[in-house]
Amino acid sequence: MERSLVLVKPDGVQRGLVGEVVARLERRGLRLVAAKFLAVSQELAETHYAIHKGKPFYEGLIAYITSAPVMAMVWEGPNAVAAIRQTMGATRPTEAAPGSLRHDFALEVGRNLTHASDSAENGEKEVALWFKPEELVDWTREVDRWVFEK
Ligand code: D4T
Repeated sequence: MERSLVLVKPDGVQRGLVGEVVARLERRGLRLVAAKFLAVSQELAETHYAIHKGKPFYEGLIAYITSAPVMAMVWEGPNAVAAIRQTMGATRPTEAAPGSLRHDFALEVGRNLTHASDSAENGEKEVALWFKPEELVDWTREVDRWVFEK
C-alpha cells in the first residue's frame, strides 16, 4: 500500500480549505493514516525543501511554508501517490486539470494550497520526516474491500 505525505499549506489553512482537501481525499477512497496541525520550523522547512535549495523560488518557498500553521497528513491506498497528485492537480494552478483542487481553488504556484509526495519512495521519506512511527495509525475500514481490489 503506497503512502503519501499531504500538507494543506498556510494558504489552504487560512482560507478554510482543510475540510475541502480532506473531503476530496476521503471521497476518492484513500485512507487517513495520521494528521497533525503544526507551525513548521525553519529546520523542518529547509529539510523538506532541501532539493530546491539554490533555486530562485527557494527563499520564498521557505517563507511561505513557515508563515502560518499547516495541516500535515499521511494518506494511503493503492497508487496513492498518483491518485493524490491527480486530485491536487499540477503544481502550477493554471496548468491543473479542471476539477482538481488547484484548478478549483488556486491561481499561483507560490500559493498552490497543498503538497503531496511525488513518488512512493519520497512518500516514505517524507512521512518519516514529518511523523514519528507511533503517530501512524494502522487500521482497516469496513468499506476497504469495496474500494481496494486486494
Ligand atoms: P509541492 O512540493 O509543494 O507539492 O509541489 P510540487 O511537488 O507539486 O512541485 P515542486 O516540488 O516542483 O515545487 C515545490 C514547491 O515550490 C513552489 N514553486 C515551484 C514555486 O514557487 N515556483 C516554481 O517555479 C516552482 C517550480 C511550489 C511548489
